[in-house]
Amino acid sequence: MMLKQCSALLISLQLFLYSPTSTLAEQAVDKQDQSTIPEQSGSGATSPVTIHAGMLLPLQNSTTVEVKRANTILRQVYPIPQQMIQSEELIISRKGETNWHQSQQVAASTKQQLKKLIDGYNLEIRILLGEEAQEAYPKQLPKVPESYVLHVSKAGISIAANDQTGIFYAVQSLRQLVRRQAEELSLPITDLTDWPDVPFRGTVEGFYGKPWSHAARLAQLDFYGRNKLNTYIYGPKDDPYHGFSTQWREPYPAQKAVQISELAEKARQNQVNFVWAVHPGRDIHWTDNDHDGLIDDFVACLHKFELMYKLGIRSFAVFFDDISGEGTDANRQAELMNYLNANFVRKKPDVTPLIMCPTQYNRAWSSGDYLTILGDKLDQDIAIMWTGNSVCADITREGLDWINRQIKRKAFIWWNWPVSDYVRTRLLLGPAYGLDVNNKGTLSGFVSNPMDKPEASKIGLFGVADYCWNMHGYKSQSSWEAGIRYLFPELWSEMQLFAEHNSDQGPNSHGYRREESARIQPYTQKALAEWTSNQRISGSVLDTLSNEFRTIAGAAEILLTRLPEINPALHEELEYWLACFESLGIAGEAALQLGSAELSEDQLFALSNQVFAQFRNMEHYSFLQKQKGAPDRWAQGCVSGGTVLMPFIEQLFEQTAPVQLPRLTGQTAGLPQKAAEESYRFLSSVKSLQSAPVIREGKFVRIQPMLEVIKLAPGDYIGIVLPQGIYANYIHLELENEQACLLGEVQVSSNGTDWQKHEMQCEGSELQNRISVDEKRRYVRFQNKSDKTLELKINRFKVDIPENSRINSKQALSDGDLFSYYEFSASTTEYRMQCPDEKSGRQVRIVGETSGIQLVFTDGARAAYDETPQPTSKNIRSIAVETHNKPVRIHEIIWE
Ligand code: LOG
Repeated sequence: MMLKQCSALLISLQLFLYSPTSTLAEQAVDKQDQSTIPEQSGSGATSPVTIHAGMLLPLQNSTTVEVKRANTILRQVYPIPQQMIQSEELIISRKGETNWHQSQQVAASTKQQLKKLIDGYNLEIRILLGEEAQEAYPKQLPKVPESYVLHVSKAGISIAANDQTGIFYAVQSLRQLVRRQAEELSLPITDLTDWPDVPFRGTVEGFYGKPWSHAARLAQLDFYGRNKLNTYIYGPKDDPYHGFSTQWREPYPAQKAVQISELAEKARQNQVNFVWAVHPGRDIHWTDNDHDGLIDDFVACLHKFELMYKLGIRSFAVFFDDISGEGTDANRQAELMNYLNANFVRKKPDVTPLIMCPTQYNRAWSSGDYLTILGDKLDQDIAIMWTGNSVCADITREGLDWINRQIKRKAFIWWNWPVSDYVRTRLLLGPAYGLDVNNKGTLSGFVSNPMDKPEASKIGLFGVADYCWNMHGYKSQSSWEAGIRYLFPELWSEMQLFAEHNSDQGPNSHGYRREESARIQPYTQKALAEWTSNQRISGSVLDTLSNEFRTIAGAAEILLTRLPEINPALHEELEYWLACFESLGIAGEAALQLGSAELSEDQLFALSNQVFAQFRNMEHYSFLQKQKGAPDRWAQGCVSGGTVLMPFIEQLFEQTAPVQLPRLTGQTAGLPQKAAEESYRFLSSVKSLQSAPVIREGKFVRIQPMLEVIKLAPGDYIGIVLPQGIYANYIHLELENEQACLLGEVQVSSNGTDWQKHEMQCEGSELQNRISVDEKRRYVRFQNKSDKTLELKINRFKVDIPENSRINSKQALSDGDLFSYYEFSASTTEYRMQCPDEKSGRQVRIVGETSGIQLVFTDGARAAYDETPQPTSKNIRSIAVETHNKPVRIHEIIWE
């Protein structure tokens, strides 16, 4: 009854204070309507926010405060608060004394931040902590950790919280309310009551590949503090002292140890729990060799924790993901965890509860009684991590209910987004979505596994912070837009465009996909459909798309020019993707023109060369990105707009060129379609693996590296299919299972039905051998021949093919197929091509790269192709290609 009355009062206040168009106002009304009450354990009954006149502080000097009545207020606070009301804007114009009233000692770093915001202005500020806070705001302040009340009135600012983190979070909200212009401080009259929906929120640096740098981690921790994320779990797969190797028992080298202490301190200042994780399971033995009654590796683990404690770590985790063999035993894992809990965690009052990542960490991989053993045996105060219904998946309420039943506790979510270690050519910069808003109360924590690009990952993490704080207030799209504005205030529109076209993983072994280019996709589809049906694209579609591609090229140029100064770390992460994005914009415009109006022959040449040149640039940037990633063994190139825009340009070009370009080659029939390069395929009897991509790079065809352990039941196989007419001449596998050679065999086939064993040279987990192209083998596979399920990782699955297969032969230069090409290697000093009809010509056209190409006249004189108007007055005898130490790619040479 009481609650209802409060709500009614607030709604009427709301209508009076806000413009009805404001989204935040709407959200606030929603909240009040529901009389939202925090649900976490221990929360007492709380009412919605009310303005208590009794709480106002006496005005120190009324002449310093000017009040402006605003129609729409709303200075947004992110993460979106649970309850917020704002009214007039206060302008505090005269500098003076700030009067501080505080009940207890506020953390020095928090106080410092607060001082930076408001000190020197003529303001009353009151900070209430713990019991005093509850006494002052008995109805408003929820009795849950990290909650706070922030109250801004003409009388001053009041902050009340149960704990230091609550005070810190109030300051982060205040930071977003305050505007400082010259000598003025302005902020809206605000009543804010806030608490998190998820108790532990943040990230797990848990990906494969180059770990984040020290500087990047420091910057992340500041970002987490500002966005009310309270957890950072340290677990990069490629830090051998974290584990996933034999070195997990060893202490960190001195310099690394100092850095870890610095990170722990930085985390404390930002109210972040720095959780250090060990990953012992790849090399763990459940044996007691020294006969002291304890498993030796239990003691080794405890010892490592003690070392980390000395470095300032107060939160710990143990990971068992992506392992096979001895370490996967659920009973032993539970014993180790409970041992650490009893002998370390519970003995140290300042250490927080343990977290574990199990071996079966997602539903698709769960089998037998592994999870229920953990659920039954693991101490109740140990959290269990979970990635959802598969490795990379949306986090649904149904999925959470399922796992919580198995493990008899609330799962601690490890969300594999925006991690990109399984799709390294892509960027995952889109909104954070696929998160059920009804998950509140069913999960103990939520951490996101980010990209190896810490700055770029902040786009996704901003959304994660927003979701975890207030699920019902979360709107993925508007949160994403707000995040981009917050992160890149000077370049937000360019970054938003870039992010919107770089968000999908592309086809991948986990089958997890994100939207990309959704705004423009209806137009690309329309353009292709129109072209197919009447070989022209209508004006409005053409305009929209041309405009998009022009804007893309412009935005990329701005980002490439300005980021080095404004955000050098981000530039370092993204430069080659941005360079590709610029080329994509230019290629897109040219491809559209090629498909549009009546074009002269010169225009046709210019446009098709432009498209090819940009494709070539993108390949080059991708090569540079791969080089930059080395020596990381996982390094790969880069793709921009890989899901919608790039395929659109390719398809449009492939469809328009056969209509437009025969005029160039003199052929009347349509040109052959682009060679079937895409038909390098993955082959497997295991359903969940069937979408894994296969990549051709020159003479190598390989399965895109898979990071996790795969399971092959007896008779199951994995392999590669080559396109028609392309045959294997070498097979090379590295399977990370010493027994691989004994338990399985490599087989080849010409038709995919009749298989023959191919003898391999075996060395441990490495299998390799030649195979003659004369055998015409298009199919290669590895099959489990044993009667047990084989667990292995595919570190390499590669088939070699002759280097010039299909694309790279000199016939390509005059085969009438503009997509086929020949690449003159960088070491070519000069290559001469005669005019074919023995005599000579007046004109030659080149599709491809033309710099470095010379015309050789019948009298022996030469002229640069690019600088000589054609037809020429003299007869051309031949052309000469000089590569000047840079490869030159030519698609077609046409004599007239
Ligand atoms: C790994 C993780 C990796 C992620 C995405 C977990 C628990 N472990 O398949 O290190 O970054 O998937 O590739 C994982 O997710 N294995």
